[in-house]
Amino acid sequence: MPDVRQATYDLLRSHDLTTIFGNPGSNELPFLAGMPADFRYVLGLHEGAVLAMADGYALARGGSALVNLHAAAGTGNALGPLTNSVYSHSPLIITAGQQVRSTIGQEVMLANVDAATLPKPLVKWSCEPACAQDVPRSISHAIHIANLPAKGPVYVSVPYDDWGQEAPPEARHLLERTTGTAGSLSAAQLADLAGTLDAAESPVLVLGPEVDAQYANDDAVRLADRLGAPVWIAPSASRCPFPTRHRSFRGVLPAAVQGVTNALAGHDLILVVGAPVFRYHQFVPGEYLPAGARLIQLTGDPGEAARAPMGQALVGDVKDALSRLADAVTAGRRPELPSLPEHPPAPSGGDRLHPAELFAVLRENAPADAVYVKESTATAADFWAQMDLSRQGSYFFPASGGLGFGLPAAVGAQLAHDDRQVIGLIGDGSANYGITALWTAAQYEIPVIIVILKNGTYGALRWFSKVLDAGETPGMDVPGIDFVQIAGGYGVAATSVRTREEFADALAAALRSGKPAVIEAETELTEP
Ligand code: TPP
Repeated sequence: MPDVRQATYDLLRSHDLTTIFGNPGSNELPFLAGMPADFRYVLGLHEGAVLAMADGYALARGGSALVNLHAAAGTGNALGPLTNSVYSHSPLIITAGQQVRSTIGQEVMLANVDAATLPKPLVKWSCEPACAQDVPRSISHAIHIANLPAKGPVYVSVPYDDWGQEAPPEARHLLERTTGTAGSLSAAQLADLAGTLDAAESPVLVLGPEVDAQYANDDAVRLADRLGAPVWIAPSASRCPFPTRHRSFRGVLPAAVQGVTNALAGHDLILVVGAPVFRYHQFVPGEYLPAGARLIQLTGDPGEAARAPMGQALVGDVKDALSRLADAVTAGRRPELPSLPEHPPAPSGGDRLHPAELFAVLRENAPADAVYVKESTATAADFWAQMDLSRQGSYFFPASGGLGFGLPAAVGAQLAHDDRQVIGLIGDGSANYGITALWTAAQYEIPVIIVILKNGTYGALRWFSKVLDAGETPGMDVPGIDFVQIAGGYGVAATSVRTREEFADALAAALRSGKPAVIEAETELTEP
């Protein structure tokens, strides 16, 4: 009869969860001691980096990732980055080691008191199995619920004396279980929606991260083409659901009530697909909708549908909806939109690179299918104006706005991608929250390229202090950080650049090297 540990490893293997992102402690050792040879353990030096690496891996591979944390302290360190996994709908299976069952109540060292409550309300589901025999079923439960819509992270705490106990014979059934969803638009709903789109004078599409997560970008293009409609990315974009050089592409909507309304003025029908309505950031009160406009939202997340302050919502599979809608609407009712103008010229920085120049160099020199993980917050406008993103899964940004995602997520995404170069675009403020992931990149020879945009300040906060009329506040600048030395200390080759030519050379060298690389780029301060 297999023990609980073996039954669990068999279960994890059956779900293709054979990579464990972790940082171990005493409570986890009995589980890890039995790790089979076909599993790999990816060590991160801080649990924030561990979680964000796993998130990047999950996002890039379009599936789950397994995380193993140390009791309450390790869980606590991971909670910041976990906020991003919630809003990126990452089905992370987070396990944490617990003290011996019979001693938890005494609050012995490293007991995770009330473990299942600790990661709430961030996780979608959380438990500590009632007994050792229920550990495999609980982990199966976690995997299935994480992957059912709306996807999200889950947490299971396991007392370490459970692993050696005998597993119940029924655990074998878990290996064959599958769960799925059958929810899609009914024929009547489809006809109604297609009719509404056909009848609209001036429809507009607003696409969100779920479109890219479902690999439905091509379906969105087909719908936009047939409608002859412009396309915006929903505010606070964490993924890129539409090719940025397509004639319909209009950019990312601003993350403010009145800003969205101004951008969408003149449209009578706003179809939002795969996004919350809306994820605003700066509070600029105003009208929620342009005059005369009707909003319809398609989402796979009942929570997103329910909490929207306006519009009608339909909950179901967005890829299926986009694909069937593209077939159902009448093509050619509106004139073809004109092609987009050329990229704006990138202003030349003085003795520092302008971020627009840096992005132009990437557009011209990086592989066309490169994956960008971005956590440089003051450079959004230049990024979207300069880049040419045309493939699925080309862009990831922290979905909750919590810094500490970008650098480790880039490492995790590269681990998932043998086939695509991953490039992290990380601010000099942001880099510090997950910097230890450089060590993992070096040790596991993960050939990610990390570009650190060093403007010496928390740029986005400088801009926000103007929005809030907050004047000069403390804690805004981050001078005196030498990322070349830091990267070298973690074993990653690094170089510092100030000009367009130097950056192009450093990028070419990093691409050629096939090794992890850091490029510290001295950049000008810009506004998002
Ligand atoms: N702490 C966390 C965990 N998340 C946050 N979003 C913040 C603090 C607040 N914050 C938002 S943007 C920002 C900070 C500190 C500045 C980031 O600076 P940097 O990475 O240098 O990028 P820049 O804005 O200069 O492009």
